[in-house]
Amino acid sequence: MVQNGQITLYTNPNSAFCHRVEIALAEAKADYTSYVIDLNNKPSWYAAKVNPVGKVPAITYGGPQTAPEAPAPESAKIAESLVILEFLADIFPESRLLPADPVLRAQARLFIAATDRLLFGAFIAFFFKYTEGADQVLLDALEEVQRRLPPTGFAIGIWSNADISVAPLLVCFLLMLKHDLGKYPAGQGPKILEILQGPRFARLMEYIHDLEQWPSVRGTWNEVSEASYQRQNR
Ligand SMILES: N[C@@H](CCC(=O)N[C@@H](CS)C(=O)NCC(=O)O)C(=O)O
Repeated sequence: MVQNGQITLYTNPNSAFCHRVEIALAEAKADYTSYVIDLNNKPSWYAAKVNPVGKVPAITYGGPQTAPEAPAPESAKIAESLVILEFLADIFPESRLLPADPVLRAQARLFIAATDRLLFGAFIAFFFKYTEGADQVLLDALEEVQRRLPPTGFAIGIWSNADISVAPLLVCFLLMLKHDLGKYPAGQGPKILEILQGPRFARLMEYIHDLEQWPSVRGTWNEVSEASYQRQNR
């Protein structure tokens, strides 16, 4: 695939939003420089020169290759993981990020629009806050994702950005439940996992298994370091 400009990714290994972009870059076989932003001690140049809201992920695209700490003024600065996924699909049209068929493209975008906030909301409610009714919020969100899946294969049948948008949170959900990590009472993680492993969620679990096995997801996901990070930070 031809790449017309340099790409620098500002990332953090424990961010599901960054994980999306790392999967997409791997999928596109992009040549890029990666720079980790310490979210507990963000360098002042980051908001000033890359992303004014200070969040990761962000990329710079084009312009001369410079040190990540001194991005070239002429490079484009692009933030928001889902915007970056669209951008990468545009500059790598031959990658498997978005299919050429406009109907399939629309279906991928629809899947993303329907699941993005839903899954993130469930993540916060169940794992971070454990607010009242959080079990139900999580199970309902996962059921809605499952309802949108075709009988086999990926979100729109073939692999696309739709799968990249949900993969990081879905694989992280399973990891946290398995290791009983989160703000919920001890033992609740394995209990929910048992429900997910039952017949009600058979299609979703098959889908998550397919995501875990997909090379660009496998190559960008480190279960051991993620589990240890989540253990220390909960
Ligand atoms: N909607 C954004 C969310 C990005 C986001 O919230 N990133 C977090 C890390 S997971 C962050 O940078 N937090 C640091 C901060 O808010 O200062 C996206 O999709 O990229």
